[in-house]
Amino acid sequence: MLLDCGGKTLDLSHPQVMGVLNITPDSFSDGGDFFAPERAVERALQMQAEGAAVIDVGGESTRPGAEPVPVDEEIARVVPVIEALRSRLSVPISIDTRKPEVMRAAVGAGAGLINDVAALREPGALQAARECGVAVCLMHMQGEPRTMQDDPVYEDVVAGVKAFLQRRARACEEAGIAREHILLDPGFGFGKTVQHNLQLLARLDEIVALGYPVLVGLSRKSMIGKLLGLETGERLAASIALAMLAVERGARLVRAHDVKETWQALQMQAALHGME
Ligand code: 8Y4
Repeated sequence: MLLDCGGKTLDLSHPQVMGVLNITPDSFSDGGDFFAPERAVERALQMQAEGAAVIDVGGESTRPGAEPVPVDEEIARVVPVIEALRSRLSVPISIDTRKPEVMRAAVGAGAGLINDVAALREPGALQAARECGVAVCLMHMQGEPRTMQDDPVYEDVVAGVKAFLQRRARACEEAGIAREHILLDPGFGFGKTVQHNLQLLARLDEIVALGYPVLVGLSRKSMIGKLLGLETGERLAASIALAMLAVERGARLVRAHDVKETWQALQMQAALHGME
């Protein structure tokens, strides 16, 4: 199973790691208050060396309660980094954005996968992604980042997420995006309680059954903090456990901050599966 990412290939014949590269003013400073693109490039190269099969570059925080970032600011953050990475990375670059203008600028700079937590629902996003001609990840989110964690309610979270993802995949195909270019993601933590997240993980096979490769993002997420009482920096072991449980249920791509450790865990799992 090979996913074409605008010239570079993502091999999903076995589960892979997507490394997280957040380009926000508080990350990769030059020692003072200035953002240093070279430091972000170094981190991306390190994640590739540690086993990442794709690097997800994001210039807007989608954490609950985060302030929105103006489009020009988001482009100014991500484009120089993507341009610097395009020739230095052998693995594809993913752009984490909801904005059509950012999708176009990032793909123009070298991104080969659009990772959209709004599943191309923003006005113009579907058409922009179609015209970019690259792969897309469609993620489920209930509500808006600012308020999505205020008492989310579902009748059946798994059925709801599944129906949503199927609808969005169909909308993409009707807009001219190739079926082979589509990834799906249940969106752990995006408008979901701990119980919702656990149900989605327990029944991930139902999302996998839609027939598209499935990406999951569980790394360091607040469900771990809530269940174990741990700060973000203390969530590595639980993050790896969740990544492996998701892969056992059919996930093909795992978005992770701690690439080296996650990659090692998935290698062990792949070795075991090779015995079956
Ligand atoms: C600590 C660290 C606590 C990070 C929370 C977080 C996903 C995603 C994000 C995901 C896809 C995050 C951009 C949230 N999560 N994209 N993006 N899937 N496809 N929170 O689950 O990492 S950002």
